[in-house]
Amino acid sequence: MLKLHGFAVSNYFNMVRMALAAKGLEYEVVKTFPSQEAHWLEKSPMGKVPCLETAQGFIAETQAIVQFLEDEYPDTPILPASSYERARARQLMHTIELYLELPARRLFPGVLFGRHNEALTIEEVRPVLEKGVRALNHLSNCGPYLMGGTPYAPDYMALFTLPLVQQIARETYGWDILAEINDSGTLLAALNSDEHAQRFNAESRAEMAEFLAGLNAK
Ligand SMILES: N[C@@H](CCC(=O)N[C@@H](CS)C(=O)NCC(=O)O)C(=O)O
Repeated sequence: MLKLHGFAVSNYFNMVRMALAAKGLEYEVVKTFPSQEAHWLEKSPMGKVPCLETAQGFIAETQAIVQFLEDEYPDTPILPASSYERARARQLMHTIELYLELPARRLFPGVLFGRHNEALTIEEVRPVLEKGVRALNHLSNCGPYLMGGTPYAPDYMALFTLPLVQQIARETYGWDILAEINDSGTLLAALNSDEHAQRFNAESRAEMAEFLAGLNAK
């Protein structure tokens, strides 16, 4: 059986769980925190989670995992059918990860972990987020999902990333970034109506205190 290593607070872990749920796949969760210890780097060479354990070996990086699931279990697709639309789906995922999630992540320490964000970091991140919003608006077609009437993998990324980016932008800049993302309310409402999304969000909230306590203990 597939095993998914990660923890419930991780937005990337939850994206993969949505993909597994959409495909109706059974899997076991192995609760794992990121680590630079040798035994974990053997499995996930950057030390990150999620990491999928398959019969053939381990796969890290969410987008690689999504592609593996799509190739290996093509029934109930999580990417669109045509090559062009599949490429657009990947473009959407890269846009959300590289130009919204990762810049926002630079501000996690000050906003989420009770530490301090440097003024230069705060100054550098905003223009990247602004370009990310512009790119996402260019690519998306919320009807109600990013690519129309069917949810695909980029939606799972948006589901767990946009609220996080919203919190970072609001607390750092007093900026309601979701107000500038076309139809984001419709998109998130449609995605959150899914029972799996509700469960994974509830589990994330329930484990947040334990996660933060672990961080502060370091
Ligand atoms: N690009 C990676 C990002 C995954 C990621 O950043 N995971 C976080 C947890 S949400 C992590 O492992 N952080 C630890 C680290 O960055 O060393 C992916 O797509 O899976």
